[in-house]
Amino acid sequence: MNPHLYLLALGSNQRHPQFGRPRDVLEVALDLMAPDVGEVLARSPVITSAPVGPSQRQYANGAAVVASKWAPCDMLVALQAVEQAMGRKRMGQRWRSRTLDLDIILWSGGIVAEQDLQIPHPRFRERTFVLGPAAAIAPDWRDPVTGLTVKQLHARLTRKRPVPR
Ligand code: A4P
Ligand code: MG
Repeated sequence: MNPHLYLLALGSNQRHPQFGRPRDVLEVALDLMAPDVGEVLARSPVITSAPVGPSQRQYANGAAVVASKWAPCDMLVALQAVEQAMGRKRMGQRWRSRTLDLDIILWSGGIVAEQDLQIPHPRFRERTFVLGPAAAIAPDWRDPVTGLTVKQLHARLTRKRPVPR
């Protein structure tokens, strides 16, 4: 039984010597989830996005819905094991190039405010590279902080604003 549901964001902007291009890295990572991390119920199409932050390379980004037996802190540990299995080195500056980044965006249990784990992910509402893929697989999932759905958050971000006068 997998009582908890998670909405995950996946990112990669570095080739893996064995698994290949960033978009292939995301697919392999999802293939690695069962059975230890959880069961992948949905995976979004993978998009290419311009880097936010200091890294120069384009990212492949995607989202997945995973059913898991793990509560959030254990889920983070399980996801970090997948990141490491995919060759991520946890050193140097934050936001550097990486073979795989797995973030928990939302989970079925609401808000988590631990020192090293915040759910909803603190920056997901400003990121089209998270909300675009997420809206493709979990449009009706509600952000417990704003009360808005993933689809509404995505629309809010991509809506054209009038040019200021
Ligand atoms: N942490 C806290 N909350 C969470 C959560 N909800 N999910 C802590 C996952 N981790 C969470 O993360 C640092 C620490 O965040 C973890 O140890 C965990 O305790 P990390 O993965 O080691 O480092 P990071 O990914 O470099 O930092 P962070 O803050 O996760 O960065 P972001 O926000 O993920 O940004 N541009 C494009 N186009 N596409 C991208 O995917 N990603 C980033 C990284 C920057 N620019 C990007 C992309
Ligand atoms: Mg991360």
